[in-house]
Amino acid sequence: MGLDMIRKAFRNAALAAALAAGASANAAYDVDILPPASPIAQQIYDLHWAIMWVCIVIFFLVFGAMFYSILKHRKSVGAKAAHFHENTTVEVIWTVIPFLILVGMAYPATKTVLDMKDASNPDLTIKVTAFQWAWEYDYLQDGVKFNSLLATPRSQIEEWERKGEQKNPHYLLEVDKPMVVPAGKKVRLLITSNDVIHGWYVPQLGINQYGIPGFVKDTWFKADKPGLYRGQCSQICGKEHGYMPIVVVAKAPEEYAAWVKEQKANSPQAAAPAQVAVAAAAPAAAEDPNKKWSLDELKAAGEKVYAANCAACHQPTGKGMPPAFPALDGSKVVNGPKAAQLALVLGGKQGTAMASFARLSDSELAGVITYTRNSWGNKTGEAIQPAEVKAARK
Ligand code: HEC
Ligand SMILES: [Cu+2]
Repeated sequence: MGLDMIRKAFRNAALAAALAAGASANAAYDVDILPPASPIAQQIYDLHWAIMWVCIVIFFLVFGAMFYSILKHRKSVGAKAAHFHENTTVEVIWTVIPFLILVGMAYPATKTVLDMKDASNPDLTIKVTAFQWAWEYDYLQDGVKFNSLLATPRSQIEEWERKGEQKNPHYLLEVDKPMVVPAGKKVRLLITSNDVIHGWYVPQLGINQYGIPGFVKDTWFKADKPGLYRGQCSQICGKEHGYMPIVVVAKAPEEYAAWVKEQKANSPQAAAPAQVAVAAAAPAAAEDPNKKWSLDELKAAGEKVYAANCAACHQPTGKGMPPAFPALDGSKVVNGPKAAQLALVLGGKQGTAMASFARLSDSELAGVITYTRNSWGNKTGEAIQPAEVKAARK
């Protein structure tokens, strides 16, 4: 046993490491998080690396200083400890520098968090309802609604045929019907749950959002380019928690439109509220904005707008789903002054799922407000004209 043996062992270890490194380079092996595919995911990715570098630099500075001091000032070379108490300069330095570092990290992190929460002005909205154990996707504008379920066959999961059988590469991350979205468009998700807490998690899109029963959380993403992004439920939600994957397919906008058409053709019973709403709004667009509409005209147009934009939350019966979504039937706001109701629907209510509906046209808003004021048990007998809506917009 001697130095020679140790040297040999070291050389063999180094050789093995070099071989392993070579092999992994051939396999294009990277140690990194998944490549980002949305602006938020990009921000998260950049933050990840920026903060990692801060940590690496601090690591080497701190450990460098420590090992330097330990070696340089060890007793065996005759170091003598200095005896001093309290050094204001040193204390100020070691408070101010970490403070600046923390602020420097908190600033971009806060900015990203604020951007993540800004689900305003989406191009389309999809309501996501989690179930034990499936995801339901409800396209509020396009009138498409379906469940998305794990597609990996049970026989493969439980290896019924052969023990240790070869799994397919997307084992447990494949679904029967993916969420399809247009690439490059802002998609807002309204996420809730029907039973326990689930989590809608798609790392490449930068989303990890709880679905909580009785609450609706909103979040958003914009897929940079067409592609397929996988994720899964991120909250332990029961025994089948591992079996609720998520697949998002981003398509070019024309392909998305074709997909919507196809979905509707395949499910005739699915309502087509967007088409109806557009049809209702189309003549209005051509109309004189100062035209006085009759209450019945407004109500008829409003009924369609309501079905397309409000019924998902407030329900076709106007009874809502308290406590998450208040009833409009009998609501004080709906039966109160028109101006306050108009302001609420135009501006939305910050911090709740009640978003701004300013994107609807004047006649659509006039219609839907007149409809809610004169439907179910609400009998105000009052109409609100498109011109009033126009005046209320700032
Ligand atoms: C994504 C779910 C959602 C949609 C869609 C939605 N709302 Fe709401 N709405 C809410 C929630 C949640 C509240 C309660 C806000 C609060 O906490 O005060 C609310 C409150 C209201 C209220 C006040 C009710 C009251 O008594 O306080 C009115 C009026 C209203 N919404 C009208 C509409 C109209 C009109 C539409 C369609 C153009 C619509 N909402 C679409 C979720 C929704
Ligand atoms: Cu779940």
